Amino acid sequence: MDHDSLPGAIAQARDLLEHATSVAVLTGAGISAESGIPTFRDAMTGLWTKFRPEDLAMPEAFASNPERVWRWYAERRLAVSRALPNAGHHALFALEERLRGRDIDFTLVTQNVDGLHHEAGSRNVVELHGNIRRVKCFDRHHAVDAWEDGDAVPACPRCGSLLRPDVVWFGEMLPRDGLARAFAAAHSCDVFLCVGTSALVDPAASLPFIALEAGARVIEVNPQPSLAHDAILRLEGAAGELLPRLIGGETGA
Ligand code: BV8
Repeated sequence: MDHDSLPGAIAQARDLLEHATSVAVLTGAGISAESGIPTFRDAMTGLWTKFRPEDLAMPEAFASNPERVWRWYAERRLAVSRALPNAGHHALFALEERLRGRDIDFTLVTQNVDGLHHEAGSRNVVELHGNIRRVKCFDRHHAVDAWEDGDAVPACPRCGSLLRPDVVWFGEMLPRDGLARAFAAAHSCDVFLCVGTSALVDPAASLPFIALEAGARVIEVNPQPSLAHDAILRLEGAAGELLPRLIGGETGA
């Protein structure tokens, strides 16, 4: 079979998933691109073009200008609230249901903070970088479910400290339990599906290579593949187009 061609690669990837005994998936911003959410590296549109995401998604940025950071997240939260899961999200839910029916382990690890995997029905989801729809206070991490959205950054009703999005900023530790589940899935899976990530952010970017070293087959779905290793099966294309073909059992070029 000509594995260099996309149909050949899809057929090979489908076969790997068909015979898998444990599957782990890592998604990045690319899987939400077809839901209208700009990827992380493309997010800086409009008035944000003079910033890099790394310059705003960090505690120091919030400490020095909380209003600016709060406003960036308020705009992103509004965009996320209007977005719907796309065919890529739905395909991963279908895969999880199919494997669940065969009592095969499935773990979906996402770097995304948009909550669209939950919206699509996925159940065993690890949100490594938190969720932009949730808000907590800066000092004590008190969860807050209602606040005044205005120019001033709201304060925590319990301790008075400023509110912030419940996401993991650069330089912050990832949720211990989620990270442990992600590493365990990468170590124990025999098929690792990596979708829509530039693999630039650690420790998430290490997961496909942990799986590879543990003997898993790694499949990457990305219009611009980012995982540099010869053993990785690359499906060059958009998640919303390729995942249904990979998981839905559709044939064709
Ligand atoms: C940590 C939440 C321990 C916020 C995010 C120096 C000091 C401190 C830390 C570090 C340091 N040097 C390195 C580090 C570690 C740092 C890091 O990795 N930095 C990078 C920039 C070098 N990591 C951390 O700080 C992490 N914490 O390590 O704690 C520690 C603590 C202190 C000191 C040292 C270590 C915390 C990282 C979490 C950061 N928070 N998000 C928010 O969203 O605002 S990360 C952010 O990037 C998003 O979550 C995003 O998902 C993630 C990764 O980006 P991608 O998802 O890959 O998105 P990207 O736009 O890059 O790429 C999109 C891809 O999709 C592309 O490949 C494209 O081709 C593809 N695509 C496009 N369209 C489609 C598609 N694919 C498929 N279909 C399509 N249609």
